[in-house]
Amino acid sequence: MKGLVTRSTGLWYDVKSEAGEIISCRLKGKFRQEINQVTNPIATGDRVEFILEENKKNGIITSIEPRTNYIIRKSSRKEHFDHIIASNLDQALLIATFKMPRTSLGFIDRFLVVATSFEIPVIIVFNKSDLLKERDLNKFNDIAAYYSKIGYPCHLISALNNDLEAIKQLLNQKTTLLFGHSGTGKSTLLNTLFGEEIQHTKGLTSQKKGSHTTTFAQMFEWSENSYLVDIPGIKEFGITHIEPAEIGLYFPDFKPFIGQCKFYNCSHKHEPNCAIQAAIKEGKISDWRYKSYLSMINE
Ligand SMILES: Nc1nc2c(ncn2[C@@H]2O[C@H](COP(=O)(O)OP(=O)(O)OP(=O)(O)O)[C@@H](O)[C@H]2O)c(=O)[nH]1
Ligand SMILES: [Mg+2]
Ligand SMILES: [Zn+2]
Repeated sequence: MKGLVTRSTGLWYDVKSEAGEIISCRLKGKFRQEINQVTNPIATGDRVEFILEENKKNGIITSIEPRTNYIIRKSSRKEHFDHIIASNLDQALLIATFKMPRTSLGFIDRFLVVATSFEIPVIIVFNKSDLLKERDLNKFNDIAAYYSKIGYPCHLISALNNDLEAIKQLLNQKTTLLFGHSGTGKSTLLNTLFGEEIQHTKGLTSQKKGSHTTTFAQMFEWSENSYLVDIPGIKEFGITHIEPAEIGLYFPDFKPFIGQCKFYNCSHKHEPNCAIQAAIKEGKISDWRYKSYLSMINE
């Protein structure tokens, strides 16, 4: 049988069969992996083949279809291992907040690089608009103008408000990842979109604490063929599988200047006649984006 992995808890996977049934499946024995050294050989979003066990209730996953893409990070639990956050995505909503908690631009830029490397479109959704002061609004306008110009549309919302037409418009016929720090409101947004409490969210009193509320990546069918993937909040997003020399290629704002440096292998750090550094001086590339770039290649 064929199915879609809608949830992975480590040992057990929820697999939605073609008949629409959810079957709890396991892996058995040695399982051939597409990527080495991952903590999870099967990820939410994977398309798999499985056989039913004798009890007809559970299944055993026998193979996985090649993924069209995936979001991968360094494992936070196991050194030298990576973790696949989700696979086969059409787009990602990066849920960011100015406060409670603060999402840094560096964190946003890291995610943009990884998603862009797999050609996964990203829409940046700034949540908790109700907490913003005028100063924050001005900051949002500046940041949103810059990101929109380089291909990442931005929205400002409150996930507690039902007024989410602009977001709903984006979801049709797509598999959408909800990505962001813990506490930014991914599950709250999911609940508001569905109009019911399908995921636990953090109680209002414990907003500042760093603990995860959502513990497994899980896929929800919002409407026919439209899925949302809710994940546990990401604290640090360690980039893996991208060489430092490639990072600049995934900065759309660097693109017009790439190939114009004096040295073909310019790292844009300290070389003379660097077109990227010149573009920063002229204000064509923002300082913060360059800072994010340096942090990634230095790591
Ligand atoms: N003020 C305000 N609070 C919000 C908004 N959206 C969500 N919250 C609150 O933020 C807290 C965290 O929300 P969650 O939806 O649990 O956050 P999450 O991103 O799913 O967190 P993890 O599952 O830990 O990754 C909850 O107390 C929500 O009520 C908003 O628009 N404004
Ligand atoms: Mg959550
Ligand atoms: Zn350069």
